[in-house]
Amino acid sequence: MDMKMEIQEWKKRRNAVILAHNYQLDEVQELADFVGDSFQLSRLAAESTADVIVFCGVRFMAETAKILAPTKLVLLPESEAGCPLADMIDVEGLRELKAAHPGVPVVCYINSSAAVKAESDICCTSANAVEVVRALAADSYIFAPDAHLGHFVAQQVPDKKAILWDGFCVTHAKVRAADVRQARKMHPGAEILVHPECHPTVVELADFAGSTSAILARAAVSSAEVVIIGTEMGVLERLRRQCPDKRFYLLHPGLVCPNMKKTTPASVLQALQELQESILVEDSLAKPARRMLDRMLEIR
Ligand code: CIZ
Repeated sequence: MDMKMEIQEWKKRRNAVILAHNYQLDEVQELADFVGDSFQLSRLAAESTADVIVFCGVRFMAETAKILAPTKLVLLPESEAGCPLADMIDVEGLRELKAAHPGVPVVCYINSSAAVKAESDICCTSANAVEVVRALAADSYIFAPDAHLGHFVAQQVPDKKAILWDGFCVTHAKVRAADVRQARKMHPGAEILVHPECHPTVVELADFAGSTSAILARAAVSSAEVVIIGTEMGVLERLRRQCPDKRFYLLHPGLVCPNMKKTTPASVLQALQELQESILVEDSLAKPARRMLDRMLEIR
């Protein structure tokens, strides 16, 4: 039997749903029930009626799904799929920063561990970070762990003071302002769409900055024939299928997240067969982390 069919059979047998992040390999996106960003996938996990959620993404995403759907079995097919950005912050460091700014709320990017979420007041994703910060009652806030996204948000919400944790996405940080200038020279008239995890100098020179879902939506309505993408290459194939009349290029050849590329159809099949790795989040973390996720979901 071919692997795709085998996965479908096991999916039925397990009453499972397969969620895949926009950065996953094309062949993994193809076999998923839903493909999206972490915000969309978190919501789907929370609302799903399946018994098993196979999360094709990285650890913090599967952990978030488990927190939102605690009665379900949440499987991460590749145990080693982590996130260097999420690893750039730990609970002790965040506690020290909070102690230096007593009473200041912590807005924590979804790219963080359950333990760091549990220490924070409200979650955000790149799709809703600006709305989350705007909705804060406080006039200052700690933003962790992505300083590039934090800088982007601070520019959109100038009436609040941002205290930024100094983390960054190692993949998006590869793009330099010079890459944008070079792309403009090579493709005059092209539209350049970047992720706010890119360095602020890159965001400043681009035509648009937004989450992967915002980039997908913007590319679909762009009047440019050539669109240049400054985010992980997983969105490219989808864009090419979605808009066959346009040409898409990657702003930098290094926009490939090695962790996101670990999951393969074979590892999805194995996860369904062996029910591994089943994600567990201890109650003492899951409860406060759930509260900060719920606060985000109430906003948007
Ligand atoms: O929010 C996400 O899923 C990430 C990590 C990026 C994006 O913009 O989709």
